[in-house]
Amino acid sequence: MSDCLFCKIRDGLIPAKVVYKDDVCLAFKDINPQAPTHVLFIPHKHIPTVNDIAAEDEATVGHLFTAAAKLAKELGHDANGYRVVMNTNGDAGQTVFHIHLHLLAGRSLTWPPG
Ligand code: DGP
Repeated sequence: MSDCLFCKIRDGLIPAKVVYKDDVCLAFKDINPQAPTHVLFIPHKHIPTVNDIAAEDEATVGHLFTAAAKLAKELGHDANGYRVVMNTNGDAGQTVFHIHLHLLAGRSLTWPPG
């Protein structure tokens, strides 16, 4: 059995507030939200980090962005704006090693991030 937290959420072994699901990805609310809207989009396929994205995964990773943009629009964040970000390894603060696209919205977001 996989020891990956997000694989367990994908498989329904750990509960999460799922907001979107299709054949390629699953989206659920972050347990420690950093903005009024903070949703994580994960591929069903286990890919540990951005470094591990293969050419064959390009459509899957692109799909995370289109799914996030669709949800952002449905939630009314498209006009005011939002951030999508994927942290990679230690310096970026990645803590779960199954790639996930953060969708952050609902407040003014500062740049650069800390
Ligand atoms: P990152 O630092 O990019 O690896 O972000 C991991 C995110 O995952 C972090 O914002 C908190 C979130 N997270 C960690 N454990 C859980 C969990 O069990 N459930 C949910 N919904 N989110 C989690």
